[in-house]
Amino acid sequence: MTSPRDALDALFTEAARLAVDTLAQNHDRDQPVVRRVPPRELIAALELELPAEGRGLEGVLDLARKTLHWSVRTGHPRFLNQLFGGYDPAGILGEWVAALGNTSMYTYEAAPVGTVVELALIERLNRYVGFDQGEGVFAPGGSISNLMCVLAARQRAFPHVKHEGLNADDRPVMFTSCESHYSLKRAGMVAGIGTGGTVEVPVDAQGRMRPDALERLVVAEARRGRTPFLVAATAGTTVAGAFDPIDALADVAGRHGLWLHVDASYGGSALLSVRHRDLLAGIDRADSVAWNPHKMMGVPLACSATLMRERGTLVGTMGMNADYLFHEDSDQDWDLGDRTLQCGRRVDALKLWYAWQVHGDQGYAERIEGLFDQARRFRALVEQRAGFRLVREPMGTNVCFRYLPRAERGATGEARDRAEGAATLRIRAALADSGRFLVNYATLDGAPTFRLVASNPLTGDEDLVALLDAIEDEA
Ligand code: ABU
Repeated sequence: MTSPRDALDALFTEAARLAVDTLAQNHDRDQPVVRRVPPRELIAALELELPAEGRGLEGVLDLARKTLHWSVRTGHPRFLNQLFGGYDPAGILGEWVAALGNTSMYTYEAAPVGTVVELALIERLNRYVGFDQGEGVFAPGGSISNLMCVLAARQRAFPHVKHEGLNADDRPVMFTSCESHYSLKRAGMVAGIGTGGTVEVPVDAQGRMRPDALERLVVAEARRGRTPFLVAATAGTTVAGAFDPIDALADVAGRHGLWLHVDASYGGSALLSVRHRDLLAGIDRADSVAWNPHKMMGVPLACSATLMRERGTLVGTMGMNADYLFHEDSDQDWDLGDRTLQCGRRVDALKLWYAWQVHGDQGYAERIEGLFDQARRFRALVEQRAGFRLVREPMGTNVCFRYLPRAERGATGEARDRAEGAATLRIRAALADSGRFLVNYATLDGAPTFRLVASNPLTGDEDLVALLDAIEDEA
């Protein structure tokens, strides 16, 4: 009979081999980025039925192999589809260790290491933001961080809300750019102000929120009898990668006594680079910030910091003081559970801690600068090629572009937009079906547009050139 130790050894020795093989494949460009199959085919291939009687550990490695075979290779240099990409071995180890420890982040007692690591990392991130007396907590993603910040803003503007809820005459209204992430509007909906309580502010030609338009809208809403309480700026919009002018927006927020939140989920990591941190000038004037190390910093998903300028804000907003969990006679001051929307919470800090130890500030600065350079080089390639054009002047690591097939080169104006838009949809689907590239699209300035995200340091010029070649070939 196999001892428990031998059984574990057999499983995890083989699992470690699988991890090495899987990660090493990210260096092999002949591997497909994705094996696209319709959901029904995938369901059949995975044999999803659950057995009445357990099969034991026997088949579980095969399941893991199958899972990875059919998964998108987000570490592949030609995965250019989302705001994250690449892989970080130390970060992955952090995920494993978190699973091995299998605890929950609500109390110091249950998660002593996670607690002190999280606090140290929050302090470090706050230092980059410029929150000297700040606080924070990790959340399961940028959307939840944004939600927590909207709730904190609502709590400050309407202090009765925690106990009484909103009153009919509160009429809260918040402001964000028309190109900000949908989670902000959803946060408003969850916060009880309705999607109609979010006013979308127009943007300039690069996709940045216009401070003049913001001020006009704030004044107009106040005249209508609504109560402006929050401006949510974005550092790194999802599609165009635009950075709102935070300093100018902070001026407007300051003049009207509004909470300033910066959704820096995507672009916050630019703070790590001396070359690029000016894109976020003024972020130290914000009241709250969302920042996702799982994006540009390459830490495994999810790792999202929710940062507050003022200590005590989180407990003031979220705290429920459940005495069966947060005991008076314990290290209660160190318990993070009353600072979040969650009760059970994963130890997301470990992977960032390990990765930061490996890369250091310097390594991260180089990574971020490398990604910005990658986007700049791709922008130049787009400009140089006949038939390609930029739809927006990139500010960060997104490049939005379209291609006009040779046969339609005479088209101008709306006809050209239509032809480019149709080509975008057709070509990106063909590329994904072929497994060679995964690159996303969004409707921007009236038509579907390719959105390339520079997120993986492994992506080289050969990949960028190959993408443009492939688009021409598919067209
Ligand atoms: N949280 C926004 C991510 C969307 C994207 O990767 O395109």
